[in-house]
Amino acid sequence: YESKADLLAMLKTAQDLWDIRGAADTGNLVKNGEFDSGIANWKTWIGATSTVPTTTQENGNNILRLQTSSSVEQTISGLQPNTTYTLEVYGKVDSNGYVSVGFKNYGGDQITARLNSTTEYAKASVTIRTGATNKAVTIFLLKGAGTGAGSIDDVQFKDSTPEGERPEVMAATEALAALFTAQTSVSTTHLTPVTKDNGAIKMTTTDADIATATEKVAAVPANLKVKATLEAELARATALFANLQASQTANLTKNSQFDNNLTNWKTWAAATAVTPVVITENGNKVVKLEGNSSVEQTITGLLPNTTYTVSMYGKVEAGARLSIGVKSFGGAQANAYVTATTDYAQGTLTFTTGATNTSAIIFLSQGNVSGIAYADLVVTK
Ligand SMILES: [Ca+2]
Ligand SMILES: [Ca+2]
Repeated sequence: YESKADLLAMLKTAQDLWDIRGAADTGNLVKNGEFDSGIANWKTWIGATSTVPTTTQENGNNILRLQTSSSVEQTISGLQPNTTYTLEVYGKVDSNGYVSVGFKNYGGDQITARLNSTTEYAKASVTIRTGATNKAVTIFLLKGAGTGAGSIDDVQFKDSTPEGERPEVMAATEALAALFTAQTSVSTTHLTPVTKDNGAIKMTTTDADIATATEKVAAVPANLKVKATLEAELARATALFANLQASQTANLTKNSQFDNNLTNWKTWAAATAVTPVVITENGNKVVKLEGNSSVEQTITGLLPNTTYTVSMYGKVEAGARLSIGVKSFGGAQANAYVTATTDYAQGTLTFTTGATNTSAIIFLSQGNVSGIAYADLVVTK
């Protein structure tokens, strides 16, 4: 080495490689997969004229040697049913021929892959999915007929179930999905609506729902890559929920949850339409808009040249088109449409008051003759 620094750099590289190898061994269910303990843990088989499999040293590393018509196998128990496992083996053969590596006795067809490299060690991998009741598998390494022997090392067998299919991940994903609903946003400076399927927190979300999602995300094993994504979604839900809980603070909309029926709201209905009413749904009052009808409220005390956002939750029936809109604020009237039919979705509209305007009219309207819409929680800030 040129210097101590070079030597230290080389040591650092070696340590990093060793650490990577250590990490690769995590979760390996094979015993003595490196053959460091000779043939221990492996059951051998030989054909009539063959030689018993043995281990040998190669550059200071123990490897397995398999002569023609011989094999080793190991039964691995304690597996989970309906789970994906992958066997990975490194090996090469002396001359033409191959070593078969694979699975049997796991509730499915015997399945193998071939190691047939004659120069470098190459990797073979085989993946299975255990049956509904299977909890064990036998892995085998077999040199069949032909010439030459095989060299084998580093046998790994691990749970390789895709992260998204793991029960903990599925449970966390489901608990998070239950917190969100769709959001459509429109701004008077950008009229093209932006719709996100899970952009808003559900209007009905409770502390218990957040607690459940928190618990499910915490249960996801820390070594899964998807955990960071799930944690970020949980953080987003938690922030949106805090915002929902604080929605009445500084809300400029009066009677924003229709608790006082239509107080503060002015109704309008076309000649043939029904005048909007407040109904109670699961103990919660919401405004019901049928046919061509609307409710509106003048928001006062606004500052000129200032940006405000008005939002509401709504759902529709019979092809209705519910909109939250704003007018008389010193700019062009604008609407955000909500067309959700099951969960209440959120519509938000951002507007900027004109140079001298200090008020705006916000409205909820339903313009389809046969449509029905429901709306609640109108927040102007
Ligand atoms: Ca080895
Ligand atoms: Ca309400």
